Amino acid sequence: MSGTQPRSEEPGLVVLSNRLPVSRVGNKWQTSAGGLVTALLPLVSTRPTSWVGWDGGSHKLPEKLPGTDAGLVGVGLSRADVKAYYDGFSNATLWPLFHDLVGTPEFQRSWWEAYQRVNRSFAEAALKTGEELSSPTYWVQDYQLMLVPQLLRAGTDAPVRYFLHIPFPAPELFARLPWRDQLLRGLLGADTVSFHTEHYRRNFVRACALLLTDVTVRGRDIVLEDGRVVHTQANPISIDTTDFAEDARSEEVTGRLQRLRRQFAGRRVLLGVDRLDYTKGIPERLLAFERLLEDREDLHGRVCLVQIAVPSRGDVEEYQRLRDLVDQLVGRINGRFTRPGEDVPVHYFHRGVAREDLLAYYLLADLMLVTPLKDGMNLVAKEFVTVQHAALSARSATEGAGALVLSEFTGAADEMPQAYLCNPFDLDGVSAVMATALSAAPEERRRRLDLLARRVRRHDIHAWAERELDQ
Ligand code: ADQ
Repeated sequence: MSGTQPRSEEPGLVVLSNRLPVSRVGNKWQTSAGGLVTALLPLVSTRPTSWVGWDGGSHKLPEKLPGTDAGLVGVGLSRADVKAYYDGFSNATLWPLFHDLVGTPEFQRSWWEAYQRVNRSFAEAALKTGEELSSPTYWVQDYQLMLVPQLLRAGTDAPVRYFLHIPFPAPELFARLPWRDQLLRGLLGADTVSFHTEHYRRNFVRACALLLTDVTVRGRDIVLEDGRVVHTQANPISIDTTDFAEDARSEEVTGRLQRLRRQFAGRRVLLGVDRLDYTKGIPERLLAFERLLEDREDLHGRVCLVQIAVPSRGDVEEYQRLRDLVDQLVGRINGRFTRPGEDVPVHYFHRGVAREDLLAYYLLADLMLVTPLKDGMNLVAKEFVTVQHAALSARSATEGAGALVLSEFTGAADEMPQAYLCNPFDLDGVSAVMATALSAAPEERRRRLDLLARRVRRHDIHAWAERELDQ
């Protein structure tokens, strides 16, 4: 382990997340792009900060988060622990259970034992680094570390905050977990437990009331037997809107957009951007697009779907099956609907793309399809409206704007009622929403986009972080 800063009198911050936000590119370490890092950068310059996370198997971590003063504290995990704690309990038990069983959770005692062991290692590392800071706050992130708040509480009186990045399921589903009480008690070690939406927050409070006999619910607070009060709140995560808007107007992005416009000339573009995860509803989206082509011969050769899917969790079996299914569906649709000498209807990239390309695709798209079967929030929806809105003033009024087709089962849907909302399980419904959004008048699409982008800007990533850490 390495890396705390010398003690200063400013109140400190200890962030805990499964992975440290650094990656090695060639022989240099880089800060990984991501909401949490972006949110923290302004704080890091005012508060001594330490970030605790899995070192990803690298033993030569830099002492500091590149370009900042934040210390990095790596937690080493054995290969067996990665399999059982990360691939197993986190991604094959909790992930499907918390996403309304759109995948089937597996319950294995050995995974649970690894989860407890690894959570203990994180808590120990955090307490140790916290001792070197003056009045630290501990800020625990996400479902891989649900036992950590209680473990910290046993070792310190300092404030502990917790944020869950995925949904909290209905108590009736959560109750299936053999270790449900332990997880609830783990979270109740925090002073504040935060969720993306009011709905998830209520699910958590209801689960506590239903499953724990020694707690009392008082409004948004949960009062424990010893009188300690745990506050709960809904605080939707967001993006750095200023950053996205500026980049959207950059020369680099404009150049790439022009190239894409030439390549896709004469066709309207429907876009999907996701991690390749079964919660994101990619097969269902492809089927809805196939339905659209079946029903609307007039659209043949005039619309196409660009699906960009970043490889994810390739070691978990369910993800390998999903990859095969998507390959097969793309092949089938292209086989059915490609016309001689013409371009294919589905352009599928099984890889991540550079940020400049991502932004150029957001700008190119007529429809952004964000249609997960279940998603805690979904930042792609917020990125798309922000980037499209930044370009709006440069477009003529008749050009309209890109439209967002958004699943009702995302946290984002709560904040984005002006999107074209859909039920991703209803293929006819999604196909009809695609057709409606495609034919909407330019001024209607601009009106909706304007309202959506303004709302995202009002509650950006900085507002989120401030609320999370507000004492
Ligand atoms: P994720 O499930 O990873 O996050 P999401 O919120 O959509 O989902 O964030 C994905 C990020 O990766 C976005 O910033 C997007 O731009 C980027 N990305 C996706 N596909 C990409 C591609 N092909 N190439 C390049 N970049 C790509 C979890 C929860 C979400 C919650 C977030 C934050 O599952 O519900 O919104 O955490 O709390």
